Amino acid sequence: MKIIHTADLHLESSLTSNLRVLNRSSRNQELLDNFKRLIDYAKTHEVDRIIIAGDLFDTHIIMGKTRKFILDLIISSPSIDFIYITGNHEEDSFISKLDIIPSNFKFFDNDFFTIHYSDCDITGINYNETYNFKKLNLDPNKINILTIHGDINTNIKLNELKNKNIDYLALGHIHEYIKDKLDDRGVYVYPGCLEGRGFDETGPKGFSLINIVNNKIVSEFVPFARRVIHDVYCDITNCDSYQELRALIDSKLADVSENDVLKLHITGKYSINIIKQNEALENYYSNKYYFVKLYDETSLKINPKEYENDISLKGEFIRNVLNSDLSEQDKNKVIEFGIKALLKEEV
Ligand SMILES: [Mn+2]
Repeated sequence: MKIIHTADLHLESSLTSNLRVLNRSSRNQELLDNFKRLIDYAKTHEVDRIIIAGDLFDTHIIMGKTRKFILDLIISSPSIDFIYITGNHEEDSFISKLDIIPSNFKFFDNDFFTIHYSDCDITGINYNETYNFKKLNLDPNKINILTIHGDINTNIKLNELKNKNIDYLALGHIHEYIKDKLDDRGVYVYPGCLEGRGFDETGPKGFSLINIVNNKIVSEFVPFARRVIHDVYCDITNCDSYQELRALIDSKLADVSENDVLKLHITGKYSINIIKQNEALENYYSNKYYFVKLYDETSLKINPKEYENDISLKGEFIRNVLNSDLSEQDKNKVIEFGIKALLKEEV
């Protein structure tokens, strides 16, 4: 028996600020398509159930066409049970608006409720700010999956869930994959979000795939995001030319797919010989990848001694700036702009 454990799809979310410059409607459509891709995966891999551990939607007001899109997918996948609890972002705004409830769509309310399958019991409860785990009573002779939405540092006290016969605690809320031991019997798992929505959601995203064989439960992370958001740091201290800088960045991006989103940080102290062309650099990589944002965190590497006896206009200019009352940061900026201006003069 295979079960997908996913959470935090946040459909219809307003994308976080940096990604808002992307085509928002097409990105939202991509998030919807992910749900369809997930079902396609389930069909090809003979997955029997999909647990959605809250925050399927990002909002209390769901557009009719989104609701229909999800409902139609559930109806057209009768071999899969969809087991859904609400998260803190959505309340019951999906279920309460449905005209029909498909028989393969299972949902919960504000008390613990158990669905009995031949191979395991799946217990769930909708999102609460506080949970009363004293009410939780699981059959010790069954494999038990419990699904709840919340934060293990605030409203879900893991200590209160120990020795409760849980084999797999299917959580939702934290957007990062986490799997750890709960007690001698069970594990707790956050699958993370299915796809990063903003620059704070970097790294591989996907779901947890549960497998129950011979009365044993195992699980593994399956990367699934269509676009991974990468945080890449390039220290350009040892680059002596713009070409070297480009080659260095290229080598750092060797494993990045063209479908991905990049947060490209250039760091370190750069040589005065490199005239950084940040705009050109950002444009160049934006053409290669889905979306790129460049963060210039460098400072100028300058040795005043080298210019002590330099009689050129550049030497004179640098000496003047270095001897001025400007802050170190301002000196660097003035020198950078000055050098650029001087070079343009030469051309
Ligand atoms: Mn949440």
